[in-house]
Amino acid sequence: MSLERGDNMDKIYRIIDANINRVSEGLRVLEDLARFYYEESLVTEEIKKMRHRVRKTVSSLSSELLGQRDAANDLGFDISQKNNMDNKTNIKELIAGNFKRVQEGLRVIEENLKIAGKYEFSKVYEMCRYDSYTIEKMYYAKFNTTIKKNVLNTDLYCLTAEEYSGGRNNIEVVSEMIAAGVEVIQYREKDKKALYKYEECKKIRELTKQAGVTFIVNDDIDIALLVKADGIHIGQEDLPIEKVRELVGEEMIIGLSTHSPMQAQDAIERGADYIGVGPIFKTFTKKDVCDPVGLEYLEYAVKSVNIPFVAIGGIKEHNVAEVAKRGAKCIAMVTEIVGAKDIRQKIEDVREVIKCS
Ligand code: 3NM
Repeated sequence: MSLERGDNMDKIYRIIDANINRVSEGLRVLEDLARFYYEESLVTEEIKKMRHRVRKTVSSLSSELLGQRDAANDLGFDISQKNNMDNKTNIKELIAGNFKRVQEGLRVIEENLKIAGKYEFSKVYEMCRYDSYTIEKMYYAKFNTTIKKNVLNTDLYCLTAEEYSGGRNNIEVVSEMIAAGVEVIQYREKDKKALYKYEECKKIRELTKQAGVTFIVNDDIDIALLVKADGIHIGQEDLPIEKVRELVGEEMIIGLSTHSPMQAQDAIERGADYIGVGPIFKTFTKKDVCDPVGLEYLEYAVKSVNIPFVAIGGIKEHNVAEVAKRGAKCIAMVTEIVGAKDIRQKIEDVREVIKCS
């Protein structure tokens, strides 16, 4: 034991006890998310093991620890009740907050056990802390896969095209899309200079972030990275997917336009997170695109493409039912939406047709 004069062992035990509870509770939150939300057995198992280790390691000290528990007089309770610093608005924040709680708590236990002369125990908590970093990585990998798997779990995917927007700018158009409840928006501007595209994307990132809308940037990997977009969308003649992945990392969604079953399979093998399937009908919006591939390629995609895909090209309110009836779950439209007099109304009408198809 290495107490100096004035050190108060009871208070050290009180800190250890409080932090064992803090860590165990944080681990329980993470364990239940892994178990019931992600249904991920390996991560659940690892967290459970750690939770038991956190309690068991100091079981021989249980009377000292319990003896010092005094939750009713804990200053922290009052402080926490009076502020909302611990508020979380989404699962990602919940996960990050609880890993922080666990890691900080483990550090506190580790340091205080040294003061209490329990060096061996302290090393166990140090190991737990390092293990928690590894588990956190596993957790985020799982989290990303889930986000990506669900990226197109929505009926309508909207893209910008200022030249067809009836005099409105992209920010106005995107604001209307968001107000109408669109969940995926792609910024697509072929002819603007980088500076203007960057400025617009920065603004759109703010708007989409506030609204929880997925934001994808077309072509410009640098802009997507700079504004922290959720995804990048590329075409067949852009950089190879593997190289794009090297640049953007694992977290960013990569979408690729495809126009045939062969391109679809190639995109899947090379790691696309979703593909565009089109053009379904004749379109004048994309200048260099091939002739329509019709509904045949869509039917192939419905049967054989095992990653998310979005039908695109020449789709309008009057023909969207055909596309939806063939099994497309997510449908992209450019001019039909941005060119509409009343964008919100158009979105509502199109969605109604999709829903009833
Ligand atoms: N990609 P509209 S077709 C951006 O087939 C784009 O990959 C396509 O515009 C593809 O809805 C297209 O106005 C343009 O026809 C779609």
